[in-house]
Amino acid sequence: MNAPIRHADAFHKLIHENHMYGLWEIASQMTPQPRPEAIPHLWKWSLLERVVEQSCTAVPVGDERRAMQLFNPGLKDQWATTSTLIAAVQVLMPGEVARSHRHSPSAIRFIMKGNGAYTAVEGEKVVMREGDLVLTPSWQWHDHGNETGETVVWMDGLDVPLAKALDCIFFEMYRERQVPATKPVNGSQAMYGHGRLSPTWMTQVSKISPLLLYSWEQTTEALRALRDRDGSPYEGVALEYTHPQTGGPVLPTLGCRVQLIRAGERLRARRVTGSAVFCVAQGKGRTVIDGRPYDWSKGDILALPSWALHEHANTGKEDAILFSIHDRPVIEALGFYREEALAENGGHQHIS
Ligand code: GTQ
Ligand code: FE2
Repeated sequence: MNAPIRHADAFHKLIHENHMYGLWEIASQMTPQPRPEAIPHLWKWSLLERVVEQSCTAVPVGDERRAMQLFNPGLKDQWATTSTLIAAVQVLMPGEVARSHRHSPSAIRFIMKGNGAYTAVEGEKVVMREGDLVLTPSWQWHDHGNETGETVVWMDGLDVPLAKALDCIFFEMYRERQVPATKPVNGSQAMYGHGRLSPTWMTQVSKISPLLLYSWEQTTEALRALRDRDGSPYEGVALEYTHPQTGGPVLPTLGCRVQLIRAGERLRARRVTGSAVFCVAQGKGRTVIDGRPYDWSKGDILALPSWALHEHANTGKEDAILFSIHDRPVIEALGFYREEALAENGGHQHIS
């Protein structure tokens, strides 16, 4: 009678000791739907502002940048804001230079405060103004400098956790502080910043956008032009920043979006595969995620894990604008994209 059970125990001992598990032991990990360890989290600007201010006197810009990395509370001690993305708040004071380096993770900057500092990418100064999006693609040398009289603050977005999961992280410091400036200032914008008009003699096309600067001026102009369209019932007037030659995402692993949620607008709830990090560029609103409200205003940063049910609403008097980074380019390339709208209750969640 006992023999088969004893036999089974001995069998499990044998496989566990030798780094094996039966599928019947771990089948619960094949979940009916995603169960991210990352949780939704909101970093308020009131907090970030204090952190930014104290960082100026507490830490210098040494070899590393003065960039406070936003760690997801659900991903204990991991360098990750969501499972694939890291966001950070970086501060550069007048006269400072952050040493040139390059890494395989791709990065973007969304300028939160201050004008006139620059990121130099492969010897091209890209001048930053509030609301601009600046790219520093994979393995391109970059340093940051601030020759203005005001402190600048921006949100960094990188695909570090994804690169780490794939064991593809490489990093290198440049031998000097800065790569010599060999190219015209904002040269990529001069060449590629003309919307659907692409120079025909620039025949090399890469998965990385050759346009390194997406100006706030052009972004708000586009949003203004589309303000009276229906937009998406889930995202409002949402625009993807695109590669000027292919129309694809700005980077192979990381996409950027901006969305206008009009005064009085209440969007519907939906879940999508893939994660995102939002940065509030303008206005006030509330995002309900899995039944919990997150009230945001300018400068707040919000992490949205994969498959979390979420809906945005404008709760202020002016139009609200959200900037976001997302991993949809990866999700789509791998055939993992899914979305599901909330059907009940007019597409709105009950707040728990
Ligand atoms: O400014 O190049 O937040 O390399 C993390 C890694 C910023 C940067 C971060 C980086 C940078
Ligand atoms: Fe970097």
